Amino acid sequence: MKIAIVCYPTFGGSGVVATELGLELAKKGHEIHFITYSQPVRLALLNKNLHYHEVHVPEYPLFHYQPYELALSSKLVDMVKLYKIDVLHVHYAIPHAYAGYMAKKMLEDEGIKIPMITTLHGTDITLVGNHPFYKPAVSFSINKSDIVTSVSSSLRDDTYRLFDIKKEIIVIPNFIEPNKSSSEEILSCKRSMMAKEDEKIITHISNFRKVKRIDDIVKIFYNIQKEIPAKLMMVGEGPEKQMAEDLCYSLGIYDKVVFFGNSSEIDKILCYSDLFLLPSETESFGLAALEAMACGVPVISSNSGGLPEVNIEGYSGYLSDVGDVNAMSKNAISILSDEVKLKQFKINAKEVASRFDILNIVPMYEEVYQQAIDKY
Ligand code: GMT
Repeated sequence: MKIAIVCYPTFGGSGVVATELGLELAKKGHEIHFITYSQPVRLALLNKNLHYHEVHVPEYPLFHYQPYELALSSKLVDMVKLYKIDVLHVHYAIPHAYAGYMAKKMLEDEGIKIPMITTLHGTDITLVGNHPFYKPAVSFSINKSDIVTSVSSSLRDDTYRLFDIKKEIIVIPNFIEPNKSSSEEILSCKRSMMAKEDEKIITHISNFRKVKRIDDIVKIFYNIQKEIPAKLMMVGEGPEKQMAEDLCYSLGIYDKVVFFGNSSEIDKILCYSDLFLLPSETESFGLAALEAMACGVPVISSNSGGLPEVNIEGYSGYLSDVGDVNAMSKNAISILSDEVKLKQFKINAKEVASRFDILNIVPMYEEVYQQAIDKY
């Protein structure tokens, strides 16, 4: 199949999922065309099955806001015609489903029919999309998609609860490549560079937005390091990063925390981590937690959104109510202070992650593409 994938090209989960999906589909022989405003961060090499088409938005002083949706839908029309694309797959409803639908309509005008799949990722529904300023356009473009998928059952239920959706929403969970880390990477795991032999390593990876409750992470770590020698690895960039640095400083733990910024090598950080923290306000899935588990890192998370579908209570980690820093600290200490338990949780985390093997999930998308194409 010839598939156009529209996504955000950044470090955010939806862009990562879209890119990894495209890479795997290309490996399986499909022709993949990424259409976005810059080359997706996880898309390294292009080849005959992997194409990237940049959406240019020329700056024009008349516009206070440059019209990205218009440029994207025009690019989609051109690329569908040029490469004879069979199906459009847009990740994140805003504004991709809206732009995709416009492209569909423009193509229809020229006698070309193309189906559109929309994958909902989370904040496009729960935080941003639900805002009254966007809601009518988001409802409309979801209802006009040929097939709608969501990354968790929780997100599907939230979508039905928050929007007037008349379509079936198919749940296709996010995925990982279980044995992605090469033996070379495992051998070069730099634990000794980051911490002393007796120190436990705790990691958080995100875009440091309010929804991630970054201050809870610092507070949980503060409680842990009072009981157990430990270091905290903070990976990512975002609006809450400065606040986190300031809080570490005022709590007197700045020397125990490493702020990495964005990283394309999270496997190298996860390979020496003992515990992953994700106390988010809401999380449709929690791809970062799954990536940690795939590297054998147990997870202390909140129990909101789709997290209980990924992190299994008392097995791959523990889940607590949002904001319950004490319970999260207690659970973290209970795993980290018991070597036998820690070892077992690491094994369990890997086992749970293997249930989300890319090889089982990608065929679900292929089936959906075929269904959509057959409809036309
Ligand atoms: O919040 C983020 O981390 C970014 C956001 C995105 O849209 O890229 O992530 C959402 O999609 C991910 C991939 O499906 C999910 O794993 C995240 O849970 C989801 N974020 C939220 O729901 C807050």
